[in-house]
Amino acid sequence: MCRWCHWVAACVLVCLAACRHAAVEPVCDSDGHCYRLTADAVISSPVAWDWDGDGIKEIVVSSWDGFFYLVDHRLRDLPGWPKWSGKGFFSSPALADLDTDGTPEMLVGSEAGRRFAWRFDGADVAGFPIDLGYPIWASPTVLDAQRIAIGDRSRMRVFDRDGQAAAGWPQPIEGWPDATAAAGRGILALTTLTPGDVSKGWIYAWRENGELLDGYPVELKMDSDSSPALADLDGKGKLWIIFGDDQGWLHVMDLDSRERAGFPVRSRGPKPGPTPTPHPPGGNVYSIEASPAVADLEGDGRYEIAVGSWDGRMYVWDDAGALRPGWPVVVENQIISSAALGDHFLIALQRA
Ligand SMILES: [Ca+2]
Ligand SMILES: [Ca+2]
Ligand SMILES: [Ca+2]
Ligand SMILES: [Ca+2]
Repeated sequence: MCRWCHWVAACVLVCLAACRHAAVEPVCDSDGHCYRLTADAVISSPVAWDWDGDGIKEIVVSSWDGFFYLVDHRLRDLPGWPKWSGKGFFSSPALADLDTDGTPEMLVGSEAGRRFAWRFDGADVAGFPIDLGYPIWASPTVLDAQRIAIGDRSRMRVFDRDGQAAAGWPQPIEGWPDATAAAGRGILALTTLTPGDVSKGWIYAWRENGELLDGYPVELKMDSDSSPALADLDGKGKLWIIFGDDQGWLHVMDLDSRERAGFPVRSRGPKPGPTPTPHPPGGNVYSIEASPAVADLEGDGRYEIAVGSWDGRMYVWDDAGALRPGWPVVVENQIISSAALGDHFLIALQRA
């Protein structure tokens, strides 16, 4: 390499290192409402925790701009943060106290396929990052004993807290999980899709020791991006796996892969007025890509299932597959995020 070429290369590297930092200052108004511009989309859901013990929570959130942020309540970077990964992050962070010191570490998967685990001081947890070799959109699922479940292109993986494969794992899967695994009562459930081909998806269910349940996987007629919910709908100790698919069906299956009476039920599809553009191309406007939320909304002792669709409607079905009175509600755009159920009914919409 020529002498000046070395100089140019050094300048480029210095510039890359300096320019990389997303040093956009947060803006706060007099009411204390703050926002901060990132250089690319934030798909990730934030998680809050009071790491420094001052009574005010800090916030972790990742972005496609390449950064994983740890900020204070006024959105200011904490020392040693943010973290950088070349292709950024789609995945939402999860918290787990991997070293059992009483303070949770932050877990996230990157677009470049690496599973990170950081301490509050910014140090990597021993054994991390782990290279899964394919983009990670799913969020880590934290199991008992600080084990972490996450799928990659052909395997469902469960790691122990040192980043080593847990006994019985990984297990082979068809497709790739966009969705986050559901875990409860010793069961793990996961939906998968086929990158580049919307015609195939699967639902898997295992015991936490890696044993595949009889009747699983079930091949779906189209992709699924919907992270399953697990619920004991009848209060009799029998778990149901609840998830949507890209054909617009909401499934409720038992642990033998039998659909519950009254299910599956389907979204209504096209409606008058502007129709959201299905994604990916060839996708389906009926798609239920959001994750179902399950709660007894009216306090009558029976669960309802709330989930939105690409058709721009928010649905609430009862535990027998009947729409609840007043539902679905038409909204202005497709719904791909999951409802938060509390005293109020919350969903996030993409800008039209
Ligand atoms: Ca704090
Ligand atoms: Ca810890
Ligand atoms: Ca899809
Ligand atoms: Ca109810």
